[in-house]
Amino acid sequence: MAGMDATISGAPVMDLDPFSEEYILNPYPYHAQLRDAGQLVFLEKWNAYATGRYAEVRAILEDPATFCSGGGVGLANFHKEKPWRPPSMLLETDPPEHTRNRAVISRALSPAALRALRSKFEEEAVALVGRLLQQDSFDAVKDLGEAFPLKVFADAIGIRPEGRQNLIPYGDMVFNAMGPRNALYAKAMENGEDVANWVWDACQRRNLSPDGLGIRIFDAVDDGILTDEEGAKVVRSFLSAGIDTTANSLATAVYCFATHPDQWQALRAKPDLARPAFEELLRFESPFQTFFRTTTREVELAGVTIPAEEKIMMSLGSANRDPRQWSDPDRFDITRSTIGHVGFGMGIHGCVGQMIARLEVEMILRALATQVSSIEVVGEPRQRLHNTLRGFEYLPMRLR
Ligand code: 4MI
Repeated sequence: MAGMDATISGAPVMDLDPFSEEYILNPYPYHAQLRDAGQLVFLEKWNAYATGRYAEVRAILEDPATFCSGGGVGLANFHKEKPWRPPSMLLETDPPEHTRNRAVISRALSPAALRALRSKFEEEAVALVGRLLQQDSFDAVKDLGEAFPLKVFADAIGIRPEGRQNLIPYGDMVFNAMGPRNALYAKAMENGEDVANWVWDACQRRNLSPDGLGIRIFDAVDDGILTDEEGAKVVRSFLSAGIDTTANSLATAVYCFATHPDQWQALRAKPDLARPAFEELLRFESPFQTFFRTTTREVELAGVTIPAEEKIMMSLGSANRDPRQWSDPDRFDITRSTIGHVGFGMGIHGCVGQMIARLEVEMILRALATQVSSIEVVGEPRQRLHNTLRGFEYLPMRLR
């Protein structure tokens, strides 16, 4: 590791590249290098600080005044570089704007609103698993991971059916854009303008169904809290965050159960493990791998003095397997305690849609546990090469 003895403001300098193909395909040995190099390191290739340690990730997530989101949560610093799209009103803002917007979206996602979705999600999950059981084999990425949220989540928000497929490339744009402007970014942006235009149009009040969650955001417009354009932008957050993340989680879930037969048997024996199993999946194969923050001032962290306006990468995937926090972290165990995992983030920006995500994955895992005896991988899976998300591009499977 060239340059490991040099330091930048006291942080070891590493030539590790979290956006290289080798790292993306198998991040785990690199996570160990990142954690073992120190509490905080400097990534020379990207001019950014980084941590893969659980304690430091938590410390950063829990101090949003020092480690802000308004500078963007990817590698780019929005205070210096123009963002690829108008920034999110939730993800890429700080208090007090963030607090106001988060209250609006939280209201739409009330426990009562979520309870109303449960039976619909259950019905669709049972039907989908039933259809997949009829097929000799299927692609768990398209036919399960993408198909389910494109149906139930988009229905729940109240998005019209025509053109929903655009939400898949849109997710690819949103999450690849959190990395560097590399080939993965360029590829994701190929049809970017058409896709982003479709999404923006789908977010407008006139295009939202009167009984979905999306239209509830416009209650805040009627109350004079948001403008019409801001309302559409908050709805855009649902569509940015809610499809691709869950899609990767679902495909990864079936892969993990196919490759860990003991865990699959445990789930079959006790379908109530569906919810804890999802938490363990989030810990074990965090679908959302990395987040950045920007320092608002000079700050000391882990003995390192970081100047203002610096980017810091938090490897959530690494924190979720930090042996300083977890015992036997590389073991997939759906009965372990996963309390404190950072797969949904933590603190004021912790995933606001996590209860919907849980509902979706729970319903699929329950349907599998009760209708299926065996899950097999029946061909060569292809992993997804992606700047931020961990998952598959193609995953041929068979259910019996
Ligand atoms: C980390 S998932 C995510 C959350 C929010 C947004 C996008 C992605 C957004 O656009 O607000």
